[in-house]
Amino acid sequence: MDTIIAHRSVDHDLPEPGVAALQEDIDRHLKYSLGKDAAHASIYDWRMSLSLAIRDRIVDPWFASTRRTYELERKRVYYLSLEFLIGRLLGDAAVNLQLDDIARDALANLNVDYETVVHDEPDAALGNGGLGRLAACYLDSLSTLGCPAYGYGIRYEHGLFRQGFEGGRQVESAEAWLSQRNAWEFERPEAAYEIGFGGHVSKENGAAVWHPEETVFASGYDTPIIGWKGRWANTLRLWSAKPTKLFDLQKFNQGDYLAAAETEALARTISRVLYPDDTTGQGKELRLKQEYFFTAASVRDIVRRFKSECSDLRQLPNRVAIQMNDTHPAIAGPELVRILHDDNRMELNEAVDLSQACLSYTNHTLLPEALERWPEDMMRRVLPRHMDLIEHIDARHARQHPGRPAHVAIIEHGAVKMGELAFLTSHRVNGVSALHTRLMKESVFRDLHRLHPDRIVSQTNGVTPRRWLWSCNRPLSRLITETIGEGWVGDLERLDTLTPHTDDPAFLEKFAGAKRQNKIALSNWLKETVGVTADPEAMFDIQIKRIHEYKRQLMNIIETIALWAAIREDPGADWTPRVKIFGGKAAPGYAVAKEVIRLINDVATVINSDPVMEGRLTVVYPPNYNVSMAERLIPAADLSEQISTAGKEASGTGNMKFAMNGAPTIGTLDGANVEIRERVGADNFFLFGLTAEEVERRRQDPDHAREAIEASPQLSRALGLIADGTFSPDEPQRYHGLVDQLYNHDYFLVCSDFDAYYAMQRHVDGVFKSRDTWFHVAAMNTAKVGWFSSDRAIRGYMEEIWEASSAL
Ligand code: F58
Repeated sequence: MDTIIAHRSVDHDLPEPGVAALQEDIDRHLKYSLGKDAAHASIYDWRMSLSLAIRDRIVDPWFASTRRTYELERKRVYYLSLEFLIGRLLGDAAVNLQLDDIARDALANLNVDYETVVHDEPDAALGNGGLGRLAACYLDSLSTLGCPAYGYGIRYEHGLFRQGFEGGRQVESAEAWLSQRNAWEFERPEAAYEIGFGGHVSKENGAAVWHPEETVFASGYDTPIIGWKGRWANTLRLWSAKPTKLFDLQKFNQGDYLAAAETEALARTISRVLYPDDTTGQGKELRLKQEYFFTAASVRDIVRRFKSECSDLRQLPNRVAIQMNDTHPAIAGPELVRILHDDNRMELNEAVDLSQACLSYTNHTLLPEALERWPEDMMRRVLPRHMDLIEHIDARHARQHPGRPAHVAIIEHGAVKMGELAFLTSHRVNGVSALHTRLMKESVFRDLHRLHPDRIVSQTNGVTPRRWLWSCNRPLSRLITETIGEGWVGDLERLDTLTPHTDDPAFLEKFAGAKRQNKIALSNWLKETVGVTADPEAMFDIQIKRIHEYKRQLMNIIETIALWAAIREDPGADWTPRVKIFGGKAAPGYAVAKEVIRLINDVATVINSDPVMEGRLTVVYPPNYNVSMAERLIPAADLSEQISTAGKEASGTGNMKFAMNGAPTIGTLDGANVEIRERVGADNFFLFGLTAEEVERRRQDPDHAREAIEASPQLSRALGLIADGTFSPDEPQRYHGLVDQLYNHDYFLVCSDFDAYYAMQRHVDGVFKSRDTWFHVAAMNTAKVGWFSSDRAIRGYMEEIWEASSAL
């Protein structure tokens, strides 16, 4: 029995009706859904009971939204994404329904602590990083804006791996969020589609018929997504793979138990794991099958829903907008054409045009190694009919554009290029920041852009202020409401009215107070979880994101080493105390990223045990960074590290979250940093480094790294310390490879940007010392970044891409 005693007492004599009703429902669910008596209920039982009681309150608005969409005959948006990095849902649902205070009181009456219950929920980590988290923010905004929409994805049994550190090294273990009941989903056994793979294509009465060799069922699970203030709810439908043939009884009876279960096991592997690779489009057949599996199920569901309302398939683009989140669902084009042409006998070119009018594609990366390409023979083996249709689409495009350069072809040198496929089957293609969109037009899609100059548009990313400000940062949210009134959470550009207050010392004092409160909370959590003391008076300097060479965590840790050396040389100088916080996972197969992780941990060990530091410099790297950890770290940040090599980070979204929470950026002119700086003002952004154009030029110099190292005493010294085994005394040569690579192949220009970075960090030290200036800068960041709400981004998609409107 682990009943938790509430931290605060409740002094209502008579509970408010909302509280009483919720309390009753929690009790009822505890008894009848969980089969537990309050005296024996665990935190899990309370969490389930509260979640079910809250879910009950979502169902009516959910039904009402669906009914209204049918009544108004509205166009629906379908967001197809292989990843939804949702995090926890209980706190979010409670906040959106404005039930969080009521739930807190109801649980307190039952002697249970609300925060403990909320933190008991495992993260739904069905994504790797920014791309998946963006999808989750967009679901929140689609519901908030009352845009009729469905998210479609895969119900992975295992989300992103759990990260641990052993001897500083990343070790991965399986994550199992579904080992507990998922309170939010509704199983939909009636929404099941048979999805085929392999086999052959025959001609019957002039029409192509695909005879798949292997089939699985895609079975739907629905999670309602309630928007801000509970005015609208959409559906996230995740597909789970089930066997079409349950069990081979004959084989079983012959004693061949493994073979008997083979078909079942094969089917289940499709929705078993999220690919943890954010570096390369994995050349794995399973990955292609996952992509086709969820895309085909979604497209079938979309056409079925359309047909339930309208019999004229030519009306499809008026009712259906399908967004492909990167190229993972790019098979949607050929699949829709197949359904329209093969199954519904529409003329082929009409089917191609119609599906193009429904589809659009968001590109999230320019890194060539991350652009998906499938071997043509594998594609033909797994999806023979789709391969025919891709050839048709490609050949038709070649006919329409006789002079097109060879490399814009979808199929080239035995590979199917999914970027080109997505581009040619979409009516709109968008980049995720202004810079990224410009570079897309100039690089990966240069020739396609020339042929189709109206197709590429820009939609700068956004983040939901509900999760990323209102609920994760209560002290600051309260101050904002106290200062500018209510209404800003659903209309974030109102934050701009904070601007005049950023010169008011009394306001800035309160702003500093809110930050301090968050820093104390984080400091306590760090002490409890990793045993490191982080002084809340010090500057909390945070870099959290996937570990990737282009994101340059390596540059950050080298700067940390250089600073450490400088402090040791002159401990009496007036140093600004800093806590450097890192968070993030490396793809399990990404060796260099894993070395960087180990280096950060090794450096932390040495610096944190150096008595000379005495709180002047601390390095912390809590393992297993995820959405919930981000919710703790971001509100407590003083400084946001956005230091990627210019031209490589498509947008970034963490940069927006930090700025919103009053942490100015130290950063390069990359991704959405550019637009953040334009909005907060150059004085309130710590800019350094080469521009995207300068990066390209600098790379032409074969000696760029060596020259930069030789010109920089700080950098040479720091690299020397890494190379001489200062941080790996038991294995001095441990980082020789890493240092060597910097000297000889510093593709991401860590060395060339280092001095500017180091100098800007020292400037930041100076500004931090002047409290008034610092908090003015911090508050200006909060005041000026309302535009980065995902509500603005979704409005942009609705107008410019989907031609969809709100049903509110
Ligand atoms: C990210 N991409 C971008 N990809 O790197 C980031 O700049 C941007 O803000 C964000 O998308 C949202 O637009 C990203 O997260 C992945 O994780 C893929 C997972 C599957 C394999 C290829 C990378």
